[in-house]
Amino acid sequence: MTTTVIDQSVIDANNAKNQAALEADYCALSEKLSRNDIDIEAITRKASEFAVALPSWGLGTGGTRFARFPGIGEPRNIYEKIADCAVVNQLGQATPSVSLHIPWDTPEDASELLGYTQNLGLSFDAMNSNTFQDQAQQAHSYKYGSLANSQSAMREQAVAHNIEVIELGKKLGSKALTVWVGDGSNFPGQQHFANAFARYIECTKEIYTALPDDWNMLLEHKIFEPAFYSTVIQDWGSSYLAATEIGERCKCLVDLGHHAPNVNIEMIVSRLSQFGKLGGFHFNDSKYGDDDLDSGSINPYQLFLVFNELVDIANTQRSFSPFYMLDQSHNVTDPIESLIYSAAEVQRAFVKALLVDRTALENYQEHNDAMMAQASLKSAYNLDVEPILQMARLRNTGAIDPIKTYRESAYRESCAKARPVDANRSGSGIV
Ligand code: RM4
Ligand code: MN
Ligand code: MN
Repeated sequence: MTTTVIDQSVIDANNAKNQAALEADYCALSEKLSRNDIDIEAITRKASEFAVALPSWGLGTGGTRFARFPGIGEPRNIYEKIADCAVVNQLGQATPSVSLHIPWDTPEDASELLGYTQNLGLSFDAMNSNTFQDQAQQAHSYKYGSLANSQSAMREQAVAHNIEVIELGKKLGSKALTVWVGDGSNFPGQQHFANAFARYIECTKEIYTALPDDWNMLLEHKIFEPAFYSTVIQDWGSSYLAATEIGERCKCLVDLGHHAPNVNIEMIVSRLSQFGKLGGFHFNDSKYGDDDLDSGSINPYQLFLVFNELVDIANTQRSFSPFYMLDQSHNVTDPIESLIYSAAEVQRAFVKALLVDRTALENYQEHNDAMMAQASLKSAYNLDVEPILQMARLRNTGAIDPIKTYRESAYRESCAKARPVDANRSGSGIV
């Protein structure tokens, strides 16, 4: 029996107010889709099954690059973060798992944390290691890098940390390790490109040997920051080369905010999957760089085009199942609201991509009909699929209008009382 955090009666009461309108909208959409031979029920079923993992680091108020402005009732430990994740999932019904960041979320007792999490109906997704920051009591500094550091002591420490994260993940039922490193350089000449890349590959190979047979290792690239001249795993090319060297279960993770401006991300998705190396996603949105804004808040069409590729690949590669995770961090919104919103936007992009008429598109491509090819994508994108998302939530005991329901539940206000502000907490940015 799953324990719920929000009283179900609050959800039911809000749903009762919205249900008649939803049914009318759903019926109208069903009729519209059936004119194109699309069965709305099949789409709603797929929408219900859609899942994207929550980032444990997305529950607190994130920092800007310069400062942190804490919100009320923020989670103070991993248990409170998990409780907040349960709220996101209870209302939105699209986020049944949590991706942990270690050592930020290291539990004292893994089995106790697992029990607590499962009791709330959640599980653990990919584990994230952190060698981009120094931790208290750490023997060696990562100031000049971790897995690609020129000094072996730092590399060994970083490898050992990743292996510890795998060991913890095994106890929590995770099936993947995500490795993102900040290694790189700030000045031309500071680092030998090839040697640094070779050291990275050697170390990740060592980590890979500790990976259980049913796990994946996900390499996450990022073009810049914290290194501003060169980054060791700066793009999908380096990520692909490293993943190919390391082994079959080592794949590439695409964070939507980690690319050069104007890069065609949906094409990267296609390239990596064509060669079996697309392992997962960090969904978020951005205007400039690694902004970590809510998914779909800046460029929802790009998100749709990414899912257009994913749906296309899933139609041909039966075993294709990348890890889907959100990666965002906020300063001006309630993180619970933003995560509910982002998950729904990702789900929306998926649903719209399911509605693309692929036979027609293929035909337009075949006959070089650029106008109709792009119009066929646009016509799926322009459909308002909100009734499908709402119905999927309603049928899964979630909220038709999750953000309004969340506000009505006064969860944040109750957290403000239960989680008093720590007078010594830091006001600096997390970077
Ligand atoms: C990085 C990257 C990683 C995330 C950290 C917090 O920029 O996106 O995925 O773990 O931020
Ligand atoms: Mn990321
Ligand atoms: Mn990032």
